[in-house]
Parts: sequence; C-alpha cells; structure tokens
Amino acid sequence: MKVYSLRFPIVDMHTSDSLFARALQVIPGGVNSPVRAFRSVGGTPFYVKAARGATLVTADDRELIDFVCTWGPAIHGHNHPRLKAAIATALESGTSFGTPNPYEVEMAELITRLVPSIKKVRMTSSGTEATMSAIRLARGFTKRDKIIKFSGCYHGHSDSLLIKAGSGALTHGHPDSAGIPASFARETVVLPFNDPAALAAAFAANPGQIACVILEPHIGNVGFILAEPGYLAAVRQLCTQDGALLIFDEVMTGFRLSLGGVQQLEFITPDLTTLGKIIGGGLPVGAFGGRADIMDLLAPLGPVYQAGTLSGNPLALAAGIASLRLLEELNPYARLDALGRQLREAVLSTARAKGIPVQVPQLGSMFCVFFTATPVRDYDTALTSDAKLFATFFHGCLNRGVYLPPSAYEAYFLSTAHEGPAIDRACEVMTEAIQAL
Ligand code: KE4
Repeated sequence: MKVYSLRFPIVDMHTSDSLFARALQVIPGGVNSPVRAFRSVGGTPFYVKAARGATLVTADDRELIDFVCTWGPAIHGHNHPRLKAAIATALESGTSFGTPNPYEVEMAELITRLVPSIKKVRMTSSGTEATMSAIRLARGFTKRDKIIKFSGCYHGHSDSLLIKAGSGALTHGHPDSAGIPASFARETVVLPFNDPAALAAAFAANPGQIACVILEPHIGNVGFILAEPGYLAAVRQLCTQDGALLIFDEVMTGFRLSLGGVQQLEFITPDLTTLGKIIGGGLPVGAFGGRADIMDLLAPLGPVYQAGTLSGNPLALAAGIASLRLLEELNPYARLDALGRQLREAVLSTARAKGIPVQVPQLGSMFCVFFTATPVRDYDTALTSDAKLFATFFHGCLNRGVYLPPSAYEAYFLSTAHEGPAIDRACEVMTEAIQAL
C-alpha cells in the first residue's frame, strides 16, 4: 500500500540526485544539517517525500525501514494518526499567535508531572536553544563562569558546548568548531565520560568555579554509550559537594528510554534537565526546566534573559502533547526494549559467526553497532570503531532497504511501528549486510 498520496505537492518531485545537484548550488553542502550529507559514509543523500510508521518513501520511490526516526522524535513511527489529528486540529485555529496559548500550559503541566525533578519549564524551538539557555541560567544562578562537559557528548551547536562534541561535529572531524573564540573555549572544561576520578580532579583544580556539569546521561551522539553503574550517582555527589549545578541533557533520552527519562531509571535528581525531539512530535521544539528557585531567575522574573519568537508554538506543542499522552497510554518501553534486544542478538550472533568483532550497546529503543573488539565506554574507545567498515555496513543495509544513521557516531532509534514485519526484515538485512563484509 502506498504510504503517501501527494495530491498537491508543494514542490516539484524530482529524483534524489537531481534534487541534491540543485541543493548544492544554494545550500552549503546541500543540506540543512551536516550529518545528513553522507560525507562520512560516502555516496549522496536520498530525499524523502513521505513517511509513515517505520517507513520512509524516497523521491525515487524506494521504501526504506528507518532507524533514524528523524533523529529521535518519531517514537510512535512517522505520521502517527493521533499526532496528525492533533496538528490538524491546532492548525484550524492558526499557526502562531505570539501570545500565551493553552497548549503551553498543558505541556508544562505534563512535563512537570512526568519528570518530577522539573518543577518549572520553559519551551524553546530546538535542543540547542534549550542547552544554551540552561548553561546561561546555571552561570546566572551560581555567578560562576566555567562549565564541564564530556568528550563526545553533543548538546547542540552553541559556542560553549561545541567543544569536543559528538554527532555531526565528530562525524565531520570538527569536534572543536572553527569560529569559537579561545576565550569562550577556555571556560569549557572537557573530561572523559565514565571517569569519576577525572571529574573529582577537575573540581579540585577549579574549586568553587564550576557553574555546572552538563552531560547526556547515556550518550547518543558518539554511537550509543551507557553510563557505567555508579557513575551518574558519583557525578551527582561531586556537583552537590562543590555547589555546581547538574544538568541532564535528555533532549534525546527524554521520554525515549522511559516516561521519566534516564533520571527515572537511574534514580538521579539533576538540578536542570533539557528536553527536545519527542516533546515536539517531529515539529521544532526544545525545553529546559528544573528547580523552581533556579528557573525563577529567568526573565521576566529574574535577571537571566532568554526568549524565542516561536517558543511554545501551538502546532509543535499540540503534536508533542499528543505524543506524550500516547506514551502514557501505551507505556511501550518494554516492547521497544524487546525490539532492541532482537536486533542486538541478530547482529552479535552473525558477527560472531563471521569472526568480526563488534560491540552492540542497547537499552530500550536505542542501540548502535561499533566495529571494534574494544568495549566502548567513552569517546576514545568509541574511536577504535572501524568507520570504514561501518560505511560498508551502512550501504549494505541501505541497498537492502534499511536506513541507519549515516555516521559511525550516532545512535539508532526504534519506534513502536517497527514491531512485526519491519523488525523481522531489519534483522534479515543486518544479518545479510554483516555476512557480506
Ligand atoms: P537540536 O538543536 O538539533 O534540536 O538539538 C541539539 C541536541 C541537544 N542535545 C542532544 C543530546 C542531542 O542529541 C541534540 C541533537 N541531536 C542530533 C542527533 N545526534 C541532531 C541531528 C542533527 O544535528 O542533524
């Protein structure tokens, strides 16, 4: 069954190659976000004209099983009827008002109920804005300038955080982007993940100077790397001892690994949390929130300024509210974990039989394949993964109808729409692609 019916296409439908050739003339690298460019895996990106469930339909009329899920938001699969209906209803009333709207109240009450550490929350239009704002708020609250982040963690592309970053920055070999003043970079201390001693030493070397520690509690931007047992608790304790704020960047993991995020699974209470992706149901969104005594420093109440034309946009929040309500109704996390385990076992058993060393970290609906014999626990061990072998694996899967993230340094995502034929076919394809290496 065709998954789309483009009755009134708003753009001419051409082939991916012709669209990309045109794009290269007017968009840097032909893409609006670097990781989409296929630069690290080779080849040219395909264009998608429609998506439904676990399936993407390309401009060349190929149907692909999608493990990018628009980089996380599509936890219910693409174009879920409940989200579509919510957007359509909101659209009847307009697209943006520039005033408070009822969806903002509903979303804030949902988030503060589902994530107990968040007593107050502010919406933004991207994860980058959320983390950038949370850093500024932490600096305003503590009156300290330095921050600590971890190699490989990606928190969006704001200057203070685009240092030793993962995701597209690492994919394209610019973990430290050009254009960031040395004076900014000096305020960002970068440490290895899963290393409590390194964090303790950094606090000892900068006593009372660290405004905050920001981390992805499980990293989804240098492949998928889990925090080791006890690590997050150690980070929490060290922050508390020094008076630095702890920021959990759950833009990716929030509502994906559990309804309350990693902080619910690990019983950790951060001071601030950043969110995005799933809470927008595929529309532009971000959010940051946490302790009320910290959040109340934000304008218009306090001296820390933060703003946004489309913050709290009714369409984005209608989609996000529908997505969160559906997660509450379905509570699909055990089902998603079963899908992840099924894929993990298929890859591990095939690679083992073929004598190819792989690591396949997986938790719930997030996983990845590292081509290395080294257990991956941080940025340096992730880099032992054979990126060239990944590129061959990537194209082996793509040629067989499965789309993985086009980078050795990204997490793969599952949705409830992958249940049934899609997951079985994906296991076959990944098995065949590994056997062909
Ligand atoms: P955005 O500004 O892209 O909405 O969010 C930035 C961000 C912040 N924090 C975490 C943990 C994130 O994963 C992200 C963005 N994730 C990447 C995927 N690895 C976005 C994909 C892209 O850059 O095109």
